[in-house]
Amino acid sequence: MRIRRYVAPALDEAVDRVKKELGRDAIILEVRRIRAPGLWGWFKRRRIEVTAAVTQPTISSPPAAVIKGPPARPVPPQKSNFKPARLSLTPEEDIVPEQLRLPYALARQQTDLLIARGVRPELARQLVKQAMEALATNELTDGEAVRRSVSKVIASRFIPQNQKDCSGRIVAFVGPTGVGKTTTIAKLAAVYKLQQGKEVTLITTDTYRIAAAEQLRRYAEILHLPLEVVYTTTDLLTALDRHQLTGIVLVDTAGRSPQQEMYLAELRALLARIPNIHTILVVSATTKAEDLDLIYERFQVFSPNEVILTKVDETQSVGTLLNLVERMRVPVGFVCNGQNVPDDLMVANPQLLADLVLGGANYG
Ligand SMILES: Nc1nc2c(ncn2[C@@H]2O[C@H](COP(=O)(O)OP(=O)(O)O)[C@@H](O)[C@H]2O)c(=O)[nH]1
Ligand SMILES: [Mg+2]
Repeated sequence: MRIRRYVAPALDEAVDRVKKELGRDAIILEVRRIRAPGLWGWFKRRRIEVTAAVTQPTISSPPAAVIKGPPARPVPPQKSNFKPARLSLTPEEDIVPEQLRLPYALARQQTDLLIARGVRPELARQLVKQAMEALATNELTDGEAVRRSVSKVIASRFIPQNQKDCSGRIVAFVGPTGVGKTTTIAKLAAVYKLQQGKEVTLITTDTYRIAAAEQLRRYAEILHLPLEVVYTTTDLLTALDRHQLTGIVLVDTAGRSPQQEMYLAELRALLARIPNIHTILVVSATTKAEDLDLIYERFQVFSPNEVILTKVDETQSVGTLLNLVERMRVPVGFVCNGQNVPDDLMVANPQLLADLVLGGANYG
């Protein structure tokens, strides 16, 4: 029996070399991960060591030189059905050194949690890796320290919203149907008017449905705010001329489905006529990750300056927001957690958003 050791960066590579050098009858005796120096090095540059054996032929073939006859035709490569005995490695197996099992389990637990909450798997792994790398060696086995570190890394991915004062601004709310644009406008209008004493004007371009304008009109009446219903670009520009300099103008739009590109192009052309417009993309936390990707692609033409997340009270998977923000790179200004106007509105900050992603937010 011949026994050989092969060291390679990956198991496949090591096994390929075993096959090449010892043939397909080789037996894998042992597979080990070899540790690089330092505790964390194990995660960074691991090496796989495979010990393999092959039984030597009992009847030795004659030496090549004595074989007579026509030159041998090249032997076509044989399809290998080589299956090493212990390919299915899991870190819980005894190959993992004792002191690394807990850090590994904690890292995996956090990754699974993020994925379950809607974060893209690749992003989840990246965040947890960053969080683990930020810890001191003695903290790697401390579940609470690991959780705090993950939370901190997630918070760092959100851009803080520094500009809270909307005075003198025209703010347009875009986004798919039913996400809560009109409701959020009513909440913000109430806060600006009742709590901050600002002058607020409401404008709606949502003339596709009678009920849509009526919904905003009701809020305008309750809050004693002027409401302009505009049908054309000229209407909109005239309305803005009247109100722009006197306070905050909140512009509601029709939330056609993101599939309707014609409509979006129209709306974009309309909003593009307004200089310095602040555009907010309103998205619902209940949106599936794939649909959120589609919404991003369709609404990116508006170059939104900000995101508002609604309906966090209706879902556990707020992690999808992180996927969106990683692509958009704009702050999340507010979070809505219910239908009540104006109570169910929170000013967002990176830590609150991280808590929402991780499921630890306390918003009553
Ligand atoms: N649970 C929950 N419902 C909300 C929230 N925001 C809005 N809604 C509800 O979602 C529905 C659609 O809201 P609306 O403002 O008309 O959406 P729009 O089509 O985007 O203008 C309404 O029933 C709202 O009360 C929220 O944060 N949480
Ligand atoms: Mg609406």
